Amino acid sequence: MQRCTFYHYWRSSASWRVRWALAIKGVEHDVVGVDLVAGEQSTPEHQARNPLGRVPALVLADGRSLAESVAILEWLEETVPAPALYPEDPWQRARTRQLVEIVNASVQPMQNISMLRRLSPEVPVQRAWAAHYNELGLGAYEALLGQIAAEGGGNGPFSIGDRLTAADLFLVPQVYGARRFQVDVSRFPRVLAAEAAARATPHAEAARPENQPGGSLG
Ligand SMILES: N[C@@H](CCC(=O)N[C@@H](CS)C(=O)NCC(=O)O)C(=O)O
Repeated sequence: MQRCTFYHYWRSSASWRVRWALAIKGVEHDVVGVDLVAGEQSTPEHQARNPLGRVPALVLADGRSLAESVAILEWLEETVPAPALYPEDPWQRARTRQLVEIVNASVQPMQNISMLRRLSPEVPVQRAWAAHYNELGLGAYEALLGQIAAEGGGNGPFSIGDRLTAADLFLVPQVYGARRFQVDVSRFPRVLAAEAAARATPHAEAARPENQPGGSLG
């Protein structure tokens, strides 16, 4: 695979998913920060990488650029198949995608910086809104993990059975986000078990926001 450039923001959960997948798959890449607080995502340079003006974006050596973390992960999976991030079994793949979309479609968009600013200029209003959708989404994720176990899809410790999948790469950053919004995540024991298992895998810690240049837990 050709060398690529990864555009990200250190605390962006969508960037985190891709940063982690690039490391797992051993894809050689350069890293460029896009400062969301300073508004760099809205520059013409960045909009040429992603017309929606968001991170992450992956730019290939030949100049083509790809945005949307789900599209990037699936492209990585198809071009660098090992180690696999999607199960071989079609039903388990579908379950993986269902878990991915709970986070990607129903939780993260509701806490995105531009959405929160449009919702209200008041930070407490923004935080309550984001917390609500994190609770809702993680509650659904928890329930689905129970269904997956009941239908024989493996009893953890990961989201899907005994292997790290794309679902975990979406879950871990979302649990981090939920904690930031002071959601009581102890209500979601299956989620926490999957998070712990995923965090114990190689590359997990290096991908975390606090381990990026410019990152801190402050
Ligand atoms: N569905 C997109 C979400 C991308 C996204 O919302 N990124 C956020 C950071 S996590 C962003 O760039 N926000 C900047 C803004 O809203 O202006 C993906 O998975 O890549």
